[in-house]
Amino acid sequence: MANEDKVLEALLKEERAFPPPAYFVEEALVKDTSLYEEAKKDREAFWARQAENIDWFQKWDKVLDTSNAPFFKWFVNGKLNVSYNCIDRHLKTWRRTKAAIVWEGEPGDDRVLTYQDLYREVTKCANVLKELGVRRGDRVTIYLPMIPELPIAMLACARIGAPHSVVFGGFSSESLRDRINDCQAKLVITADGGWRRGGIVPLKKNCDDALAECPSVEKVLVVKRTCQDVNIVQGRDFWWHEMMARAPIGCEPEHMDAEDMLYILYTSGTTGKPKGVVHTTGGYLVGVSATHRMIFDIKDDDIYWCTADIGWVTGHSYIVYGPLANGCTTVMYEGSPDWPERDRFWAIVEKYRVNILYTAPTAIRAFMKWGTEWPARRDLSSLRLLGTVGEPINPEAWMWYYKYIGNERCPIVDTWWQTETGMILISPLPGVTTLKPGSATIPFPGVEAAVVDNTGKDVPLGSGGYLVLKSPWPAMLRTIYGDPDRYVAQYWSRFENMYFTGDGARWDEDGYFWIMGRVDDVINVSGHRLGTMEIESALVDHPAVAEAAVIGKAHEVKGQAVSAFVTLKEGIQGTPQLIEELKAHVVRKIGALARPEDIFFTAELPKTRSGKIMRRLLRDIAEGRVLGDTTTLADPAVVAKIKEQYESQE
Ligand code: 6R9
Repeated sequence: MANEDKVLEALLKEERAFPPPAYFVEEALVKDTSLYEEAKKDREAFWARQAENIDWFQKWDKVLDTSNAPFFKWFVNGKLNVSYNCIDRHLKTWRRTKAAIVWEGEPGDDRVLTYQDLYREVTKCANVLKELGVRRGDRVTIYLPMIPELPIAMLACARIGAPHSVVFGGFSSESLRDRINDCQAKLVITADGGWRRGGIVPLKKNCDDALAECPSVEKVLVVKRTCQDVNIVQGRDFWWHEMMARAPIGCEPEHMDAEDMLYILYTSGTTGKPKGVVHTTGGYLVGVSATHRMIFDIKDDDIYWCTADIGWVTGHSYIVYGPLANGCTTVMYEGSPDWPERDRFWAIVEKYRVNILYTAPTAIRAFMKWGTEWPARRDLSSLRLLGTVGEPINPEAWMWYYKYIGNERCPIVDTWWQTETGMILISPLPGVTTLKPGSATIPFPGVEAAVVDNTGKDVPLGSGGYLVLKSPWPAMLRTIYGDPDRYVAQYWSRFENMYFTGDGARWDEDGYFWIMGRVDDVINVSGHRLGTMEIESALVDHPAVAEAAVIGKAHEVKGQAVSAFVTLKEGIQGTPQLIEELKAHVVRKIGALARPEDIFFTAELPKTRSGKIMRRLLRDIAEGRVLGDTTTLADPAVVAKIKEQYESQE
């Protein structure tokens, strides 16, 4: 039995079950299964009811338009503004003075913005954007650290109807350049730098390098954060604080159509080129606010903290848009969990009395490795609910989180979703669902997920296959920016009338979903999605490299680590220095998140007769498994030789 299957066997034998604790049910927003039944009876009516929680300038005519599937439309002809929903409507209530964003910088500085403060900052920023020539429909690229100016800039874009494209601060200048060019951004918002483990991430410098090859960009708005000297190009670059000081407060929100684009977010796929996932206004806001409220059981006195970076979809939906639409207090932290010490997260929970904590399995595994003394030092008694996202959580990590962070008192919501889905689709409701460690449990009301075989037929309960979605949901992506054909090919062609997630899954006898990870050429390193082809192209770009194959190799903390098999050009020696040089090259091309953990030089790569590299076999080698089926190989001897060399080097 292959290793993965053994792990799976163990998972499916996982018999521990945790019904919602009585104290939690008593206070829970959702206490029974009636929502599931309501949604099953009439899915569209269920979503329409959720949409009532949003303020519309004009109500929709039709909940769902399927006439041009898979280009679905939600809340047809509805008019609204996301920034209005996240800010203005709360000003009419006592929430005007409630903390909207509680922010902590890595060096220990902090800032609290009430909803009134957020209104002031966002409307001023919207006026700055207009002054810099941004109009409704123009794209704005945002390349900022985790500072309050990041959500302020996003909301300002939403206010004037300019779609934003947030690029994670860990991406290199080349990655930034490609993302700017793909969406033809007119303005870039960046900072001098961001803090990371006491060092400065040189964002402005990266931005300058990128802009040498970005003809669409007219102006750059620069936030001062780290205060080192940076290059300022006269006429192109403008300081945020100078522009904001002059800008008036107050800016009418644009009346946007429900289907107008809210943002583009780039994510890795199966090709070398990241794709721009397009999210729109109405359905997205309905989806993220409903899931945020019910899955995290949001009450008005909660202090909610999602530890993701806003550069990823989790931050978009569950730090910014979902929580603010719900009038919640959302915590933001700029830096690393081990700075200055390994108890930083727990210090933040203690300091702000965080009630709800949403983090990633990779972080939990790192905490496990660091030991229980770090959380034990701090008062975590404010916590009442925990969440995870980004990758499958192994039952040991789940149990550790449950015991040492939640003190066996807090339910854990394991939430499955994707950049493309925009909102959580499979997750427990903490006052209703019995939890099983390692399972994301069941689809959210109004979501139709299934596990199917090769032909698209449901597999029987108790077995595995491909995870699909059988009907549209409001926050779904609408297309790939500039490439509708790729949208259809990537998601709607593998199975008829179903959205293909790219994940493998099983459902157990109770109908619980157990997500097994990607079945395509996407790997998941510390919860970050990377395309193997992207990293291969970066390696092949180096003059010494002839060919490269990249796989995700099982890793204790990261889930998967990047492992590369490289063949060098004739006459070039594979030295340890070259390994370091190639790693640095990948970091330069993509960013530190893609740095290979190990690079192995080989004379040849295993290929099929049609010339396709068989990464599956390389993964068997790297993870020390018996080789899978090798009959389709052009030359089976190649793989045997690589295996022998690899094992002698380990
Ligand atoms: C939100 C986000 C999506 C991929 C997805 C799957 C994996 C996410 C998961 C999970 C098991 C969970 N994934 N959540 N796997 N259990 N709770 O992470 O989006 O970066 O696009 O990644 O992450 O493989 O397909 P994204």
